[in-house]
Amino acid sequence: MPRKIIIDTDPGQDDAVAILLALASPEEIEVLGITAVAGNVPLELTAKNARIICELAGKPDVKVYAGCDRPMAKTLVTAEHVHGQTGLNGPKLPDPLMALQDGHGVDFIIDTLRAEPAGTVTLCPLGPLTNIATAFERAPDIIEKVQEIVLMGGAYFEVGNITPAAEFNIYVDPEAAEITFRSGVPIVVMPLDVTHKALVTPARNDAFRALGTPVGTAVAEMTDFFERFDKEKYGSEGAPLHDPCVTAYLIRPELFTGRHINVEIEVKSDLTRGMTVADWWGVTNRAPNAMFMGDIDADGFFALLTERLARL
Ligand SMILES: [Ca+2]
Repeated sequence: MPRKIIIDTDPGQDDAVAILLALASPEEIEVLGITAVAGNVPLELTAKNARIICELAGKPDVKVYAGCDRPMAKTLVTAEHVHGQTGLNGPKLPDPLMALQDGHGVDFIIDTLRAEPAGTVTLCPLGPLTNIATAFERAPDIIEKVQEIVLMGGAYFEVGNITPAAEFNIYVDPEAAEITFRSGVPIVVMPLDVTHKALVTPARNDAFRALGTPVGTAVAEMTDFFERFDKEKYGSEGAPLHDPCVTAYLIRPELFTGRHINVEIEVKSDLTRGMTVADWWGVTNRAPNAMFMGDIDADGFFALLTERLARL
């Protein structure tokens, strides 16, 4: 039985690859819907980009909803400096023909969790946690129905990428992250500690390009664009594919290793706002609330990605 998921996303080139991987893997993953959130770029663009990617995958029937257009408490911070003005800079992709679904993404999350049997729907947030936390606040009855949350966000050893202390997704909406991490739902976290090891080297990008399909070409062109930023900033070999770690985990969890630990979100400090305070070394008595990943079999991850993208 494939695992039923809702992808909550702010595409983003790496979100795009995460969505493609999910849509290419129907044996393991059933995408109930995609909810867009403001993050890398504003909501209007993330809601459009999600549909562009569904059409690129040849799946125009996927339900895409627009969710929250701003964080719960803060002013929106975006990341065009990384992803470009559209969020999907790199390939030339046509505007989507498929329509956005009527209704709000948060309502879709609530209605879906109420309609499906308890413990059968996994939430996969790939951006700021605004939609998830808003749904939990508005409809607390759905919290215990969530099977698991598998998310990209945070960092411990790599610390921050948008500030010295904070990773982008958590930084953009720390209040939402705090609600999510305190919800009691089982959480799997793909922090920068993992995603910075999922680097698209030239050989790995050549493998995408060599697929010779519209999807392979688009993914290669997306990472060509996206890698400039990280190469310059970190001196790394290529772009980190952050968000696909989430969907890869649903297919091949054994690619990842980590620790079940306590993770708290800093919401008060101006200096470290949005920091994921991860008790990796077990120095507190705070109860574990998250499986915080620390390592990835990167070769296995890219082999899986290339194999699956070839199906689209
Ligand atoms: Ca994202």
